[in-house]
Amino acid sequence: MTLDERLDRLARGAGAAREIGLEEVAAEADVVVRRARERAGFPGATYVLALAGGTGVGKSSLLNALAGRTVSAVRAVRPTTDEPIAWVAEDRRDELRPLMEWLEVRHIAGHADASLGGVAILDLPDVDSVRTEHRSRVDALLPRIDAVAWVVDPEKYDDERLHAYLRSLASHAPRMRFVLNKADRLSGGQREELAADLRRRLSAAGIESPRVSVVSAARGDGIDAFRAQLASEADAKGLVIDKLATDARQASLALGHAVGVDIGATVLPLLSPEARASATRSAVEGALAVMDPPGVARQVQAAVLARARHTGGSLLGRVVALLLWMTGQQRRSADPTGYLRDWRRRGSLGRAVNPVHVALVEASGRLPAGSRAPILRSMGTDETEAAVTQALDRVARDTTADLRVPGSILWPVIGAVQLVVGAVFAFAVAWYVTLFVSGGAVAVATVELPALGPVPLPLVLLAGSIVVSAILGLILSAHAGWIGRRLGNRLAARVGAEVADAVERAGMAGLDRVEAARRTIGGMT
Ligand SMILES: Nc1nc2c(ncn2[C@@H]2O[C@H](COP(=O)(O)OP(=O)(O)OP(=O)(O)O)[C@@H](O)[C@H]2O)c(=O)[nH]1
Ligand SMILES: [Mg+2]
Repeated sequence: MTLDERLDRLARGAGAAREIGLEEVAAEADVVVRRARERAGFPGATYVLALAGGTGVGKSSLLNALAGRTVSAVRAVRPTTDEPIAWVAEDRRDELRPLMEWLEVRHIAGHADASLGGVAILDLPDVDSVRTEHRSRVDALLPRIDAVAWVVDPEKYDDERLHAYLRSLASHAPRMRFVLNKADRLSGGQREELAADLRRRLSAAGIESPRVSVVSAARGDGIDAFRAQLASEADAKGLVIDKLATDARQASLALGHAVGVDIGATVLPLLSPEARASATRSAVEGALAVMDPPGVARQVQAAVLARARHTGGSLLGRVVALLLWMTGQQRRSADPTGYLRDWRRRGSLGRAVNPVHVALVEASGRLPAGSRAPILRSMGTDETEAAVTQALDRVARDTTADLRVPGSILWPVIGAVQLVVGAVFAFAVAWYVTLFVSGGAVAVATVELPALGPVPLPLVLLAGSIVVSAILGLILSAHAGWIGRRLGNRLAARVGAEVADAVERAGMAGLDRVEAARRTIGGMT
């Protein structure tokens, strides 16, 4: 993959991280992208090597020794070097000027050493003096530098600050060198010993097979060998590209870490499809408990019955209907529209919304602690309740529109039959009254019934009219119940579809954005 492609991917990864609330790590990645594009845009094949280290270790002296003249002042007062000084091949000075301006290096000295044409050497201020601005200056400059020679002396080779730097820069180890200066103060054995100890410590800091030079800037020992090593870096451009690619890679890893994915590996979802489906199911159940389709079905049944009684009711049924209407009972128990409209009174939406919240919180639990809060915020969990509320209002409205309590052509027929039955009943009652008044003087016809034998006709008419009326009442009631249940089922199906849709759209949309961002970041490689 070319550097450009790598940087484009990193920029996309940073955009994805920003969209899910990870502003800080996204901004850091953007800085890397911008810095790398700027660095790669400078012409020429020269890499920048900085001499870095604590005050007084001999960075300036080392540069002077390489130059064979005083390029950077060396004094007894500490710290000495306040501003970075560049030492570049004279014939590349003009070409390097924009790069030096970018590095904010104002002092440039030239040399005619052809073997060091491919490297611009910077003498930096110290990283450990009382002058804190030196440190911040170096901190700001180091990320823009292509390679570093860390200079230590027998006193400071073990400096903790240096090692802290090294640990953070371990990924750049291939572009780091180490110079143990002031070797003139050491015996041959001590040199070996210190150099070996330094190597050991560097390995411990994560720098495999470190390149260590032992020199004396004052006496010139090891300087030619060090110069030869610098000159042997054949591919300056390659070194720069490698450095920038490493920066990009590190920034990708940081993005990956922030969203809990390994770059290049398969990205496992934060919420399994099963857990997601189960959260949606629970949300629907919670919404159904509030919407109460069986309750609505009962209301519909009562309303249908009330209406049916007007046209198809028995005498008794009509009396009951009148009583219910007068006591207001009908308005309470046979008012499906009102019952639907007032769904909010039947409980909070917590039961519908909480399962979604719980699932999202559980999903975010798979993220590193530092990213949880901003990512959860970006998921917009608060929108779920509003979306479910809207969905239920819509369902209530649509269902109300369906609620025209249906009439049936059967009802007038049943009504007519009921009237006839009522008349038969009244006739039978009158007959009995007549019998009673006549004191048994009127002969009564009998009907031969199986198993019962002869039964008086008025009794047959009386009982028959009651039974037929009751059967007709039952048929009406069953019909009304069927209508109520059909509407209740339709309502339940609507609640199921609409709430599941609201949960997917509002509740899970944020999670989907997060998952998409994680896939983008995980695919950066
Ligand atoms: N004995 C000995 N002294 C050295 C050597 N190199 C440098 N010095 C002395 O160490 C002191 C510091 O040298 P500098 O080159 O100014 O050190 P520096 O790392 O540039 O220091 P700052 O600019 O303050 O960060 C000076 O007094 C040098 O003379 C060396 O190889 N041997
Ligand atoms: Mg100096």
